[in-house]
Amino acid sequence: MIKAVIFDLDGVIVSTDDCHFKAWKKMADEEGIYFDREINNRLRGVSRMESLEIVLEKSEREYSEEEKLQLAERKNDYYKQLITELTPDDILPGVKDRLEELKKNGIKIAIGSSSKNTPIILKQIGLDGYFDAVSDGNNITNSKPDPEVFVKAGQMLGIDSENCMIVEDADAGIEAGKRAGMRTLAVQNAHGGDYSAENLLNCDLLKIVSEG
Ligand code: B16
Ligand code: MG
Repeated sequence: MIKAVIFDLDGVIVSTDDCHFKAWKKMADEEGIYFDREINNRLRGVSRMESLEIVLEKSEREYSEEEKLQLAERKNDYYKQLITELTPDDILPGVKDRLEELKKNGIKIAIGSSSKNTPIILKQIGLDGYFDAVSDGNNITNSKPDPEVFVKAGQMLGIDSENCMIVEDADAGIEAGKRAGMRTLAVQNAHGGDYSAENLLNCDLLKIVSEG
């Protein structure tokens, strides 16, 4: 029986893909490193430092650990600048309706995101304080596909993993949900979920939850 749904943030609640792309691209261009949308797709659900390692695969020179931290910080400064432009209109279609339906039916809702910028993003899109629990990049040591972020969300809610379902747009997130022992719903580009839907607009989430 599903008693809680834990949502990934980037790509499920709001599309910050383009902001990540622009920020990585600016940093990569400044460093003379090739970067394109295909590489950006590989960064979905992956932590900031692991994303940097993927970006640096195209670099012609080695960077010290100190330099890597500076590059990640520079990218994050550009990213933070871009997400100040997010508004509630950037919440993806269908999301608000699905969340309201779950709330009305007594299902707990939580965030399970790798992003350390989760609090800023939730505030920008007007969902600050809206979820029953928020587990994000600030309270974990291992990022997806490690299950930690979802396990912690379940603990915050006080609900056993077997009674939770996660919603993800990244394969690494689906793997994390499975390793957490939770049910999984794959949306957008994610594969391998127990359930799948193109997006939350065309998904009978309440039906999945009540049957699951
Ligand atoms: P930050 P999610 C992930 O969020 C993004 O998909 C991924 O592209 C990003 O690198 C990661 O957060 C870390 O983000 O640099 O803001 O800490 O999909 O798990 O909500
Ligand atoms: Mg995501």
